[in-house]
Amino acid sequence: MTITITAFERSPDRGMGLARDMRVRWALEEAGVPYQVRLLSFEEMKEPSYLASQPFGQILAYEEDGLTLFESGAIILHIGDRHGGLWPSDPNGRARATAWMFAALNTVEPPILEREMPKYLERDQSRYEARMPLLDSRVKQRLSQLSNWLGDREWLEGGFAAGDLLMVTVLRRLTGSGLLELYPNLPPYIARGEERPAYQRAFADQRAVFNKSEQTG
Ligand code: GTB
Repeated sequence: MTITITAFERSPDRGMGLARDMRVRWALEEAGVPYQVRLLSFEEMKEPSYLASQPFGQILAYEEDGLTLFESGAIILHIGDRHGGLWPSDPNGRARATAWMFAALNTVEPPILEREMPKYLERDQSRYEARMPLLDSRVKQRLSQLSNWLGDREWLEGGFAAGDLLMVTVLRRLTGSGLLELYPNLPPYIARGEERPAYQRAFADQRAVFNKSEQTG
Protein backbone atom coordinates (compact mmCIF):
# COMPACT_ATOMS: atom_id res chain seq x y z
CA MET A 1 0.00 0.00 0.00
CA THR A 2 1.39 3.40 -1.00
CA ILE A 3 -0.37 6.62 -0.12
CA THR A 4 0.66 9.88 -1.75
CA ILE A 5 -0.77 13.29 -0.95
CA THR A 6 -0.04 16.64 -2.57
CA ALA A 7 1.04 19.78 -0.73
CA PHE A 8 2.28 23.26 -1.54
CA GLU A 9 5.92 23.44 -2.57
CA ARG A 10 5.89 26.94 -1.08
CA SER A 11 3.50 27.11 1.84
CA PRO A 12 1.37 30.29 1.60
CA ASP A 13 0.92 30.28 5.39
CA ARG A 14 4.68 30.07 6.02
CA GLY A 15 4.50 26.68 7.74
CA MET A 16 1.62 27.51 10.10
CA GLY A 17 -0.16 24.30 9.10
CA LEU A 18 -3.31 26.05 7.89
CA ALA A 19 -3.52 24.52 4.41
CA ARG A 20 -5.71 21.49 3.75
CA ASP A 21 -2.86 18.96 3.64
CA MET A 22 -2.36 19.46 7.42
CA ARG A 23 -5.68 17.85 8.38
CA VAL A 24 -5.05 14.84 6.13
CA ARG A 25 -1.48 14.46 7.40
CA TRP A 26 -2.91 14.50 10.94
CA ALA A 27 -5.57 11.90 10.07
CA LEU A 28 -2.95 9.61 8.52
CA GLU A 29 -0.81 9.95 11.64
CA GLU A 30 -3.79 9.15 13.90
CA ALA A 31 -4.47 6.07 11.76
CA GLY A 32 -0.78 5.10 11.90
CA VAL A 33 -0.45 4.91 8.12
CA PRO A 34 2.76 5.90 6.31
CA TYR A 35 2.48 8.26 3.36
CA GLN A 36 4.56 10.25 0.95
CA VAL A 37 4.10 13.80 -0.26
CA ARG A 38 4.31 15.26 -3.75
CA LEU A 39 5.06 18.96 -3.57
CA LEU A 40 3.52 21.18 -6.23
CA SER A 41 4.09 24.69 -7.47
CA PHE A 42 1.06 26.93 -8.17
CA GLU A 43 1.67 26.36 -11.90
CA GLU A 44 1.72 22.58 -11.53
CA MET A 45 -1.59 22.73 -9.61
CA LYS A 46 -3.31 24.10 -12.73
CA GLU A 47 -1.85 21.64 -15.24
CA PRO A 48 -4.24 19.16 -16.94
CA SER A 49 -2.40 16.17 -15.45
CA TYR A 50 -3.13 17.46 -11.91
CA LEU A 51 -6.69 18.52 -12.77
CA ALA A 52 -7.34 14.87 -13.66
CA SER A 53 -6.79 14.11 -9.93
CA GLN A 54 -8.05 17.35 -8.39
CA PRO A 55 -10.66 18.96 -10.68
CA PHE A 56 -10.34 22.36 -8.96
CA GLY A 57 -6.57 22.54 -9.09
CA GLN A 58 -6.29 22.76 -5.30
CA ILE A 59 -4.31 21.23 -2.49
CA LEU A 60 -4.93 18.52 -1.92
CA ALA A 61 -5.19 15.27 -3.86
CA TYR A 62 -4.78 11.75 -2.42
CA GLU A 63 -3.74 8.55 -4.14
CA GLU A 64 -3.82 5.05 -2.72
CA ASP A 65 -3.49 1.85 -4.75
CA GLY A 66 -5.32 3.03 -7.85
CA LEU A 67 -7.80 5.25 -5.97
CA THR A 68 -7.55 9.00 -6.49
CA LEU A 69 -9.50 11.29 -4.15
CA PHE A 70 -9.92 15.00 -3.56
CA GLU A 71 -11.73 17.10 -0.89
CA SER A 72 -10.11 16.87 2.52
CA GLY A 73 -13.33 15.73 4.25
CA ALA A 74 -13.89 12.87 1.80
CA ILE A 75 -10.25 11.85 2.11
CA ILE A 76 -10.50 11.70 5.92
CA LEU A 77 -13.72 9.65 5.74
CA HIS A 78 -11.90 7.23 3.45
CA ILE A 79 -8.87 7.02 5.76
CA GLY A 80 -11.12 6.26 8.74
CA ASP A 81 -13.09 3.61 6.85
CA ARG A 82 -10.04 1.86 5.43
CA HIS A 83 -7.45 2.29 8.14
CA GLY A 84 -9.38 3.01 11.36
CA GLY A 85 -8.31 5.16 14.27
CA LEU A 86 -10.64 8.08 13.55
CA TRP A 87 -13.92 7.14 15.25
CA PRO A 88 -15.47 4.43 17.46
CA SER A 89 -16.04 1.03 15.85
CA ASP A 90 -19.84 1.03 16.23
CA PRO A 91 -21.98 2.42 13.34
CA ASN A 92 -23.63 5.04 15.55
CA GLY A 93 -20.22 6.30 16.66
CA ARG A 94 -19.13 6.63 13.03
CA ALA A 95 -22.37 8.46 12.20
CA ARG A 96 -21.91 10.95 15.05
CA ALA A 97 -18.29 11.55 14.06
CA THR A 98 -19.40 12.15 10.46
CA ALA A 99 -22.00 14.66 11.62
CA TRP A 100 -19.26 16.64 13.38
CA MET A 101 -17.03 16.42 10.33
CA PHE A 102 -19.79 17.98 8.24
CA ALA A 103 -20.45 20.53 10.97
CA ALA A 104 -16.80 21.59 10.90
CA LEU A 105 -16.67 21.86 7.11
CA ASN A 106 -20.20 23.00 6.32
CA THR A 107 -21.34 25.04 9.30
CA VAL A 108 -18.29 26.40 11.14
CA GLU A 109 -15.68 26.80 8.40
CA PRO A 110 -17.73 28.88 5.90
CA PRO A 111 -18.17 32.00 8.09
CA ILE A 112 -14.50 31.76 9.10
CA LEU A 113 -13.42 31.70 5.44
CA GLU A 114 -15.88 34.48 4.60
CA ARG A 115 -14.31 36.61 7.33
CA GLU A 116 -10.83 36.02 5.90
CA MET A 117 -11.62 36.73 2.27
CA PRO A 118 -12.03 40.52 2.35
CA LYS A 119 -8.57 40.72 3.91
CA TYR A 120 -7.16 39.43 0.62
CA LEU A 121 -9.76 40.57 -1.90
CA GLU A 122 -11.00 43.94 -0.62
CA ARG A 123 -8.58 46.63 -1.65
CA ASP A 124 -10.67 49.41 -0.17
CA GLN A 125 -9.64 49.41 3.53
CA SER A 126 -12.65 51.39 4.77
CA ARG A 127 -15.09 49.01 3.08
CA TYR A 128 -13.25 46.08 4.67
CA GLU A 129 -13.43 47.68 8.11
CA ALA A 130 -17.13 48.44 7.63
CA ARG A 131 -17.89 44.80 6.87
CA MET A 132 -15.87 43.33 9.74
CA PRO A 133 -18.50 43.63 12.52
CA LEU A 134 -21.00 41.63 10.47
CA LEU A 135 -18.42 39.02 9.48
CA ASP A 136 -17.24 38.77 13.10
CA SER A 137 -20.79 38.36 14.37
CA ARG A 138 -21.42 35.41 12.03
CA VAL A 139 -18.28 33.69 13.29
CA LYS A 140 -19.15 34.47 16.91
CA GLN A 141 -22.58 32.93 16.53
CA ARG A 142 -21.04 29.61 15.50
CA LEU A 143 -18.29 29.77 18.13
CA SER A 144 -20.84 30.44 20.84
CA GLN A 145 -22.99 27.49 19.76
CA LEU A 146 -19.96 25.23 19.53
CA SER A 147 -18.73 26.38 22.93
CA ASN A 148 -22.16 25.65 24.46
CA TRP A 149 -22.13 22.13 23.04
CA LEU A 150 -18.58 21.46 24.17
CA GLY A 151 -19.18 22.66 27.73
CA ASP A 152 -16.89 20.65 30.02
CA ARG A 153 -16.37 17.86 27.52
CA GLU A 154 -12.86 16.97 26.45
CA TRP A 155 -14.01 16.21 22.88
CA LEU A 156 -17.22 16.78 20.92
CA GLU A 157 -18.43 13.22 21.60
CA GLY A 158 -17.00 10.71 24.09
CA GLY A 159 -13.49 10.29 22.72
CA PHE A 160 -11.34 12.04 20.15
CA ALA A 161 -12.67 11.47 16.62
CA ALA A 162 -12.37 12.86 13.10
CA GLY A 163 -14.97 15.54 13.94
CA ASP A 164 -12.56 16.95 16.51
CA LEU A 165 -9.67 16.71 14.09
CA LEU A 166 -11.52 18.79 11.51
CA MET A 167 -13.01 21.19 14.05
CA VAL A 168 -9.59 21.94 15.55
CA THR A 169 -8.02 22.57 12.13
CA VAL A 170 -10.92 24.86 11.20
CA LEU A 171 -10.75 26.81 14.49
CA ARG A 172 -6.98 27.25 14.17
CA ARG A 173 -7.61 29.61 11.26
CA LEU A 174 -8.91 32.11 13.84
CA THR A 175 -5.62 32.17 15.75
CA GLY A 176 -4.67 35.77 16.40
CA SER A 177 -8.17 37.11 15.64
CA GLY A 178 -9.04 37.51 19.34
CA LEU A 179 -12.37 35.74 18.73
CA LEU A 180 -11.51 32.33 20.16
CA GLU A 181 -10.62 33.82 23.54
CA LEU A 182 -14.21 35.08 23.93
CA TYR A 183 -15.18 31.44 24.59
CA PRO A 184 -12.95 30.13 27.41
CA ASN A 185 -13.38 26.42 26.61
CA LEU A 186 -12.31 26.76 22.95
CA PRO A 187 -8.58 27.61 23.25
CA PRO A 188 -7.98 24.62 25.61
CA TYR A 189 -9.94 22.39 23.19
CA ILE A 190 -7.66 23.46 20.33
CA ALA A 191 -4.61 22.99 22.56
CA ARG A 192 -5.72 19.42 23.39
CA GLY A 193 -5.81 18.67 19.68
CA GLU A 194 -2.42 20.28 19.07
CA GLU A 195 -0.89 18.30 21.96
CA ARG A 196 -1.73 14.95 20.38
CA PRO A 197 1.42 13.15 19.20
CA ALA A 198 -0.16 12.54 15.77
CA TYR A 199 -0.79 16.27 15.37
CA GLN A 200 2.77 17.06 16.44
CA ARG A 201 4.23 14.69 13.84
CA ALA A 202 1.99 16.06 11.08
CA PHE A 203 2.76 19.65 12.01
CA ALA A 204 6.52 19.02 12.08
CA ASP A 205 6.41 17.34 8.66
CA GLN A 206 4.57 20.20 6.95
CA ARG A 207 6.80 22.70 8.78
CA ALA A 208 9.89 20.93 7.42
CA VAL A 209 8.67 21.67 3.88
CA PHE A 210 8.51 25.38 4.69
CA ASN A 211 11.90 25.36 6.43
CA LYS A 212 13.50 23.67 3.42
CA SER A 213 11.91 26.12 0.96
CA GLU A 214 13.30 29.02 3.03
CA GLN A 215 16.79 27.54 2.85
CA THR A 216 16.66 27.01 -0.92
CA GLY A 217 15.20 30.49 -1.45
N1 GTB B 1 -12.78 22.04 -0.08
C1 GTB B 1 -11.39 21.80 -0.41
C2 GTB B 1 -10.81 20.74 0.52
O1 GTB B 1 -11.23 20.70 1.68
O2 GTB B 1 -9.95 19.93 0.11
C3 GTB B 1 -10.66 23.11 -0.33
C4 GTB B 1 -9.27 23.01 -0.90
C5 GTB B 1 -8.56 24.37 -0.86
O3 GTB B 1 -9.19 25.42 -0.69
N2 GTB B 1 -7.23 24.33 -1.06
C6 GTB B 1 -6.46 25.55 -1.04
C7 GTB B 1 -5.93 25.80 -2.44
O4 GTB B 1 -5.40 24.92 -3.06
C8 GTB B 1 -5.27 25.36 -0.17
S1 GTB B 1 -5.67 25.25 1.51
N3 GTB B 1 -6.04 27.04 -2.93
C9 GTB B 1 -5.49 27.42 -4.19
C10 GTB B 1 -6.53 27.50 -5.26
O5 GTB B 1 -7.73 27.31 -4.99
O6 GTB B 1 -6.13 27.78 -6.40
C11 GTB B 1 -6.29 26.87 1.83
C12 GTB B 1 -5.29 27.77 2.50
C13 GTB B 1 -4.42 28.49 1.76
C14 GTB B 1 -3.60 29.41 2.39
C15 GTB B 1 -3.66 29.57 3.76
N4 GTB B 1 -2.85 30.52 4.41
O7 GTB B 1 -2.00 31.14 3.80
O8 GTB B 1 -3.02 30.72 5.63
C16 GTB B 1 -4.55 28.81 4.50
C17 GTB B 1 -5.37 27.91 3.85
